Amino acid sequence: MAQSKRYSERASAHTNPTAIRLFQIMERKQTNLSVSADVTTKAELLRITDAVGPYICCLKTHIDILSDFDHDLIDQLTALAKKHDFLIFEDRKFADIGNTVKLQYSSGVHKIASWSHITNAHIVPGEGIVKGLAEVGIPLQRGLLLLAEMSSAGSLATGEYTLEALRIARRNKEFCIGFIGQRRLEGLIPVEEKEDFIYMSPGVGLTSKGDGLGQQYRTPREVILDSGCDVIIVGRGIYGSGDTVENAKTYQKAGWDAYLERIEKGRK
Ligand code: S5P
Repeated sequence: MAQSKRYSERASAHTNPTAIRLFQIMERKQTNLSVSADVTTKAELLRITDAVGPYICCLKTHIDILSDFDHDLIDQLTALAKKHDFLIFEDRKFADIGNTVKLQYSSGVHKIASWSHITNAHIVPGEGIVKGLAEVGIPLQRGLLLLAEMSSAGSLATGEYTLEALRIARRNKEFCIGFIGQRRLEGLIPVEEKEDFIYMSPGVGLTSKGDGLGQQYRTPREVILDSGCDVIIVGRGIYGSGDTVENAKTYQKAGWDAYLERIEKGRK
């Protein structure tokens, strides 16, 4: 099972270039932390990114919440990704028919596919959404995550819906590198030993349990060790209060310690 293997081992066995790069960065920097910088100005986003850059494997953006978006921002984010060695994940949550998402991914103001290594999609429309995004993403060697579950209270992504995300990903392995979810799903449906999906999990906080708007938090240990996910996505737990850099270091250590414990447990 992928869960008991080191990220480096998984990098060597993978076929998607983005998944390989992500695993390599994680091992090289000893981090399974992705910071979600949900701020509304370019200056703030760049400041947070430069500060947390050394401690993350991936920066998660919501590019459409920026009031002063421009392409210089993309140039600067790309430069920071090179400087600090991390990937960029635009959390766009595509949710339309294949033809529409293809245009939303490649065109418009943000031209997401041109700079974002990873993006994600809901499976509400059915498999066509993946086919549409893949037409743009595969030639650019991008990776897609499917939303299999959500962290928020009352989420409708449960049961059969969640399993369908796994089935769709298995049929589109060249592009679907994994999931946004709360736990590993491979135990629920038999998959082949060589299939390896990356699980990125949001709703992570060490002190808070929720935000009053439905968000629910678990600790890095619960996410990585108990639920078998690979990457912790942390937003307000890092930039919300206190020292951003110290918070990032704390989450990096908590996530990495849980991963080492998981590998150790897998050996026994
Ligand atoms: O189920 C989900 C999926 C996502 S991608 N729950 C989430 O919270 N997210 C995103 O993770 C959400 O859009 C936000 O950008 C981030 C969580 O932020 P935090 O401040 O609550 O840590």
